[in-house]
Amino acid sequence: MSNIDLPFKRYTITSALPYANGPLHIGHLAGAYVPADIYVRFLRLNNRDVVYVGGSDEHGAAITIKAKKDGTTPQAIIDRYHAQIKESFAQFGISFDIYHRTSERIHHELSQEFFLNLYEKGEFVEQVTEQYYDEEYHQFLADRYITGICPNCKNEGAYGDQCEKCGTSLNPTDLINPVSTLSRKPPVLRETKHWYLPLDKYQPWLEKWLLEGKKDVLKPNVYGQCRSWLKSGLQPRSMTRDLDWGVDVPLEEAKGKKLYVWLDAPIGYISATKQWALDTGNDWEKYWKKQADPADDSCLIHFIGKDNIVFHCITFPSILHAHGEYILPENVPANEFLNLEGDKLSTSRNHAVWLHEYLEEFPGKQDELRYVLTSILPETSDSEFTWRDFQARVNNELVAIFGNFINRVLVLSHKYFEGKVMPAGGLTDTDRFIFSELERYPKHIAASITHFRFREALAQFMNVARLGNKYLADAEPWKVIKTDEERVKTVLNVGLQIAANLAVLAQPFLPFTARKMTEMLRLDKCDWEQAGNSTLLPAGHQLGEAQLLFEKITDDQITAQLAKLSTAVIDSKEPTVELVDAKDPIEFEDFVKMDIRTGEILAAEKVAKTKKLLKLSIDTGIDQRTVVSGIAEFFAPEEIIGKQVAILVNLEPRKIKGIVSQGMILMAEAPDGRLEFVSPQSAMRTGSVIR
Ligand code: B3M
Ligand code: ZN
Repeated sequence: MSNIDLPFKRYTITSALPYANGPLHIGHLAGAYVPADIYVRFLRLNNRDVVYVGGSDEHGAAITIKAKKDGTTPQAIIDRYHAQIKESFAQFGISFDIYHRTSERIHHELSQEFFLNLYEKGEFVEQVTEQYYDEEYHQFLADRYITGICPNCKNEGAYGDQCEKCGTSLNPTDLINPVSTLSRKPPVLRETKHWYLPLDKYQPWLEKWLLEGKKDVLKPNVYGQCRSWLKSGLQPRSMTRDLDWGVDVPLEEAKGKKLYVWLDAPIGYISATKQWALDTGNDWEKYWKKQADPADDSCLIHFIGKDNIVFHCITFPSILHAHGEYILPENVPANEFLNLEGDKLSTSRNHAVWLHEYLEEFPGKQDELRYVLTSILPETSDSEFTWRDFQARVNNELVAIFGNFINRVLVLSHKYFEGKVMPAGGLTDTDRFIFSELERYPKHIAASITHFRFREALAQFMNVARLGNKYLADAEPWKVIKTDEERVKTVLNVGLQIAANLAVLAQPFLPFTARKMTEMLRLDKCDWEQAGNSTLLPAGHQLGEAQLLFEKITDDQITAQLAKLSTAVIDSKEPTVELVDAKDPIEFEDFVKMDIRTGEILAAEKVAKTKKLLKLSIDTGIDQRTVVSGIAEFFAPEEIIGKQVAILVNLEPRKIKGIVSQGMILMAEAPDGRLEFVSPQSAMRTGSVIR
């Protein structure tokens, strides 16, 4: 344990609180949760006192805008997504000690306590200023209620509080050509009073604490962002908002105003810890407050994505510092962004791999996704998830190397020695080399983890599996058994020691697999301390049944995922295109002249020398007829056979490309030109009248 770089007695680990306004996707996992979970599991394996807290961020415009969009209440939105998010984290083994929510009373009270503490110290600058106001919606426009051009990078979709492209934190009045996201109109200015956190006043302190004190600690991407903000000079930032959803500002004269979501959200880490302590009989202050002897202070680490750096490195530490009783973050290992199939992950465009869908489509394969995401974590720059790469990593690494090795060593042990560990006899140089490697790797993996280099840690872990796989392939016990059983005993002993080490080392990365392995090997001591030991499984030890750890991902599974992504992107493009205007009114008598029925497509083929036309044979219930339809760009002939459609049967026959077309199929046309059949929600008898 002495060679492990964990100098603190106690650890307070947080992962960003996701907004409860939508489901989780792989970008969330890769940003702030998988890395934190690996770190936390590693700490626990090393018997450190650790609390790992998370929860849903249930305030701010992210929630109210979603509620408005869905025509429901903020409460309904947060209840729905909090439950779903919590479940997804549990399913993926993100091992929070508590997954809390900021709508809880304990959180509101603690946030108000923080505000009042700073207020009573006279920290806030009170200012009446002109703020943007939407006259149509009778609302002040802060944060995500207002967009415009970023003054820094000229990104057109910057929000009133932040440009997500360059990360700069903004005030609405900084935006160029601001527009209300409610009415889509330019806002007007109105006077209102707010309470500002004087970040400019804290600037010298921040420079010392952060730029000088954390130069060698922070990741370069984090340090660089902080330095550039401090260089451009910090401005006071309003900690209150004119909104009707959030934590009430605890001042009589601020009735109706709420705390800024980025004031209350990070306090959510503390209120979550408080709740956890209440539930488990712990003392929350040990994890958050400065101790009498600074050597007893907890080590606070925030795992986040890069768009949250400013709030965790500048705003929240300033609040903690101004309060005075709290510890400050030791490190903020922020990740960059994960892209998907060559494009940004996007909730609004539905360009994402949603965790709840993955769980349904790849049941029991949580570790596979954890593995692939860890292999490609955007630790130093943006990275990319592709389904082909997912398949390749699972099949070529987890199945072919790791799983194959574990399976072989267990199956052979059962086959030759009834599942018993045999003593290792005369060791060869290779055997000794293996043991020295087993001793060496855990230290390297530990060093990588403690330095937040999780990709590197996982790569080294896989090297141990490679070592095992190669050892067995070279030793060929299935051949040697015919001539030298003693040697096979040793080979399998060595192989099993590698497997046992892998079971210990896998725990931070692949918790479900590690659990299976410890069962298979009947390994009961799994602390990190055990890693490196080449007698983890003593001679005579009885092994459990061999079970397969991983199975191959098929081409069909990948094709299905890719198809799903491309339709999702088309679907989501619709709202951006203008809809056509309404036509002139018609008489009811004109409408009833149309004889529209349900029909069934019996056959379909392309019309020669055309791009757009399909020749369809349709059963209309009254007859069978031919219709020429301009849908060839959207449907392959074979995929529409058997489909129920709506057909206008009394349209004057027309000759198209030499074919007499008797009727017309009704299609819904999306603003981007894409077509879809119009048909009853459930199958109807062919020939049913539509009116
Ligand atoms: N709710 C997540 C985001 O910016 C935000 C994090 C809060 S952490 C205290 O997507
Ligand atoms: Zn920008």
